[in-house]
Amino acid sequence: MKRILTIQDISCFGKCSLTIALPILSAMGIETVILPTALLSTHTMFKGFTCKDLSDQLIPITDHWKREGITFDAIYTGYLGTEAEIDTVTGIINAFRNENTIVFVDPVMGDNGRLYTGFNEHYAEKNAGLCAIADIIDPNITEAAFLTGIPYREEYTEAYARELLTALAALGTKTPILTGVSLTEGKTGAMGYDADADVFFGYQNDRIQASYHGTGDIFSSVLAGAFVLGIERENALRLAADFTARTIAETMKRAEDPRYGVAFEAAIPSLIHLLKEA
Ligand code: PXL
Repeated sequence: MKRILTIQDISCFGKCSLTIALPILSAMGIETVILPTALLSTHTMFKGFTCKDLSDQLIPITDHWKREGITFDAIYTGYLGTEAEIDTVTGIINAFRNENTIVFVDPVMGDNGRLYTGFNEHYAEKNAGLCAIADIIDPNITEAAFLTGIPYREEYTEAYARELLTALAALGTKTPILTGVSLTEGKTGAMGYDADADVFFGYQNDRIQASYHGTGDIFSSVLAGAFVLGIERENALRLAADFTARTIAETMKRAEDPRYGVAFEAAIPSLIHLLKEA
């Protein structure tokens, strides 16, 4: 069985980060080791959330793993609350990676042209340093704009997506993947770039007009899992995009507060089905 380490916060309520990555990667048949960076009452879209920084635990925990000889096929990082945490996580990646480890970084920091609460441009610069050492990154357009300094655009063409991807590759990563790319009316999906081969690739499916917190974490978890399982990149994009769309469709049936998150649990049987086809 493949073993992945995922490093992100635990938000107790409001499904995101580890409360999405752990069940999804486990459902994909991957042993999922967690390194929680912080403990929050909810994610940061709620007012008045509590946050206990667990940064001082990261090195003692991973030092223990080293002493036990524990290794990982992949390391997947998501939301990291502070610049100091990015430094610590960079050290952990360097300590555990070998030539076969897949390092997958989702540089979670914003959406819709704006950074999330608690982040600024200096943080984005720091995050670009983490992206530089990753094999695969999957920012949305907002995050890609902050990482590269290219202005964010609400309306764009494929040329803009290619410009962002080329600039992301210039940071140092070999396979940037841009999420939430809508190239035609009524469609949305993802576009990637293989910097070594100088080849772009992508997948578009039908756009569902709804926006829920946590869909980025669902997409990333499935995509990271698909790469760990050795699924070919176009199929990996399709799997992540199609499953994310199904989770959104399930959520729409339920009419809950969009901050509560996506009803991905109801779609897990279809993830296993889609995985068999991928
Ligand atoms: O879904 C990304 C995410 C993860 N973790 C926390 C967040 C967010 C986005 O806002 O606040 C704590």
